[in-house]
Amino acid sequence: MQSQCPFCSVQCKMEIEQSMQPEDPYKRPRYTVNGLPNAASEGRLCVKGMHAYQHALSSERLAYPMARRNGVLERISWEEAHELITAQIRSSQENYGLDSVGLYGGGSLTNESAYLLGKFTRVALRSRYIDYNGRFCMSAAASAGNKAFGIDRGLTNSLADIEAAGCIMLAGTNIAECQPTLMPYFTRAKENGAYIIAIDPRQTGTTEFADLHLKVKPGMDAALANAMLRVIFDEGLTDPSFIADRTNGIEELKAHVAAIDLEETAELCGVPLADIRKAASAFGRASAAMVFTARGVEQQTDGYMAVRNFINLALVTGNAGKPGAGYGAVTGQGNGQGGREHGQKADQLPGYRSIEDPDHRAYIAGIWGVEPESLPGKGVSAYEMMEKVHEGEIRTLLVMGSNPIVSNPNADFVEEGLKKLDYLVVADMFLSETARLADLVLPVTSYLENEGTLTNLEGRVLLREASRAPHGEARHDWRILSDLAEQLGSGSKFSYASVEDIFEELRIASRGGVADYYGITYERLRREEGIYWPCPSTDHPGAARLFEERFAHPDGRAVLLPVPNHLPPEQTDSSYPLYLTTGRTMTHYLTGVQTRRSAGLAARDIESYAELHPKTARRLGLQAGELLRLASRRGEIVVRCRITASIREDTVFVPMHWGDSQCVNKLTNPALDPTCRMPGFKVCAVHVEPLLKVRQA
Ligand SMILES: Nc1nc2c(c(=O)[nH]1)N[C@H]1C(S)=C(S)[C@@H](COP(=O)(O)OP(=O)(O)OC[C@H]3O[C@@H](n4cnc5c(=O)[nH]c(N)nc54)[C@H](O)[C@@H]3O)O[C@H]1N2
Ligand SMILES: Nc1nc2c(c(=O)[nH]1)N[C@H]1C(S)=C(S)[C@@H](COP(=O)(O)OP(=O)(O)OC[C@H]3O[C@@H](n4cnc5c(=O)[nH]c(N)nc54)[C@H](O)[C@@H]3O)O[C@H]1N2
Ligand code: SF4
Ligand SMILES: [Mo]
Repeated sequence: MQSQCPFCSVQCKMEIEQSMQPEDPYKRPRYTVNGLPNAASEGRLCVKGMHAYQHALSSERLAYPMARRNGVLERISWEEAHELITAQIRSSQENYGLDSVGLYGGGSLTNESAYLLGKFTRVALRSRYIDYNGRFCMSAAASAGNKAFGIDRGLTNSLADIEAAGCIMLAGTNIAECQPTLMPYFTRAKENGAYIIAIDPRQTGTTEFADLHLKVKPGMDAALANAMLRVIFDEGLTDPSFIADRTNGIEELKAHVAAIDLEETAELCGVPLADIRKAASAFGRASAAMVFTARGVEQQTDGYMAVRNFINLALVTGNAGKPGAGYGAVTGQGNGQGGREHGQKADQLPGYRSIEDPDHRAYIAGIWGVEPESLPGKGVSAYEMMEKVHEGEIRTLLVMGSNPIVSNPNADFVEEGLKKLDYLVVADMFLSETARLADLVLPVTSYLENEGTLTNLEGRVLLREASRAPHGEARHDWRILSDLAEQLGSGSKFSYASVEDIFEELRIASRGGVADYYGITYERLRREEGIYWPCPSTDHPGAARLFEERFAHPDGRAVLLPVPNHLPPEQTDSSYPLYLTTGRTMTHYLTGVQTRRSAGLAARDIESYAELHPKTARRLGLQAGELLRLASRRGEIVVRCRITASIREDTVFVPMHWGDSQCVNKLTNPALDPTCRMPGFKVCAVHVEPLLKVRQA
């Protein structure tokens, strides 16, 4: 069977072959997985993609709906599930108002399901409260792209452009472990002579590949970019005609950069000034250069501003709209791009329209067949929804495609809130940590079973066909939403015979919007493999490289913005003397619900760990392999100690893929970026000690 990987934003295509082994006494089928030719992955697969079938075929898959009775989840029928959910929604809304019911979505959902989630909340529930896990993923880069360029498409160039770059800056992105099948694009660039700069507090597969590694102090990227801007201006490496013709705001930026003290800033970000000069000079002198940011820069309380400063670097050097020149936010989830375009976000309507714009509301209301006034206003961001849950303002919550008690910052608080809900419904493939708390659990189909479109990190829309019948009684997310809408009395607005019907409506709803999918059809996707948005008509080829002539703001210009140096809100002190940063390992995906159920992946990394510098470990009396206790002002966890000179002495790293007592988000700080509401997942202050303080001699 042919499919497309359910994990990251590259969306590699694959062929899964099943064979029976006659000599096998248990007659268990064997599977072979091979990459299929595809424009982004070029036929490659990483270790996660190769093992993904294991979770999809796992015996732990949820096979039927379950409701909690006397404290235990018991099997029920779909009819009973519908009745229970509908009765609960009705009573909640009658007693506490329309907004007492909330929806929490995810970036793994197909475009069709994400679109329907937004429509369901606004039309069937008429609640303002919807947001999704992409808030924790793409929100800083998305707001920065929108404000700087007038459009948020992760990569503003196609992947094929990378090999033409003379210099590439990889800021807070670990492509070697997080999008491994993209590495050959960077290898080819390097073979063509590109100079590669990586910015990360740790040594990773990506920094090892780079020519220069700036081992920045967590949270200090905006300051680092300020220092690089200062060097670029001082050395006359800007592109004055590009700045004059294509940008606004240079005078303010120039004045701001002139006031940057290089020594002081280098000290602040913990990077030698000579290395900053080297990086800025290589970037400024390259005939074409690219900057990529990912969560290292973005998951900060100044994530939006930090990204703006990296965009400033690209713009003042004239690097946009050309082969090998541009900016890219490396999108995370499989449909991290499409999932943020069609209405799962608190303030958004399909096609990247705004729920606050009267014209946008009128257009979408027309397509949905409702009055514009009936559409609710904007809600709040993902973590703020959890605060509303705590406060009792949201009393019934439906979670579809996320595991919030593991992925939200300040996880203990979030778990406490979810336990207070009148009713929690979770639609998942597995009994995730969050599903374990639910009053009602709905089984959903996996990537092998569910058809739909997903938009990869380049903004290329791809069709993933279904290749297997649903597991047990599992249903597609879009069907669950349409059925519930019918039960709630909005059936006529959700009567889709197929997932393609939903896409047909999405095309029209997105028409004329920033993320315009109108020209894309299933028939074209089957024929052409993948199509970039914006694609305004069926004869439009799709836009691979953006900004060749103009940016997407009405005057066609990009916006430069002075970015102040910013210190993370939580600093180290004598009680919490180390910085904690968090992220990923190659073998696991997000909260690990899927990859921990894949034997081939679980065996590679069976438990969580903390990376510490040898000097730090020695000071704390810690040995490699022993259990340690990590505590922050919010909670504590126990993980195993890994000692490596590849990390800064003042920093500890813990991956995010485990829950319960290993859930790193019990420690993280819920302080949010004021613009995009992204939490500062990448820095907080912690205390580390051996779990067993008294050792046997
Ligand atoms: N194997 C694997 N691949 C994945 C995923 C996964 O869970 N596992 N998830 C997918 C998703 S949803 C996403 S969002 C992407 C994430 O992709 P990335 O953003 O590349 O992954 P992270 O490991 O979160 O962070 C990247 C790097 O930032 C560094 N970092 C930490 N703090 C800072 C800082 O203050 N400044 C800088 N400059 N760097 C810092 C970390 O050490 C880490 O190496 O990956 C996608 N691909
Ligand atoms: N400390 C720290 N925390 C982080 C991050 C970090 O770097 N550090 N990164 C953040 C980022 S970038 C992200 S993207 C979030 C991710 O956070 P989550 O959304 O919580 O992560 P997932 O593990 O992908 O959870 C998805 C759940 O949905 C289920 N699922 C998968 N596919 C489908 C589907 O098609 N339909 C339905 N209904 N369910 C499905 C899975 O089984 C799983 O239980 O975590 C964020 N949290
Ligand atoms: S995890 Fe990403 S890189 Fe790996 S196979 Fe899946 S889509 Fe490709
Ligand atoms: Mo993400």
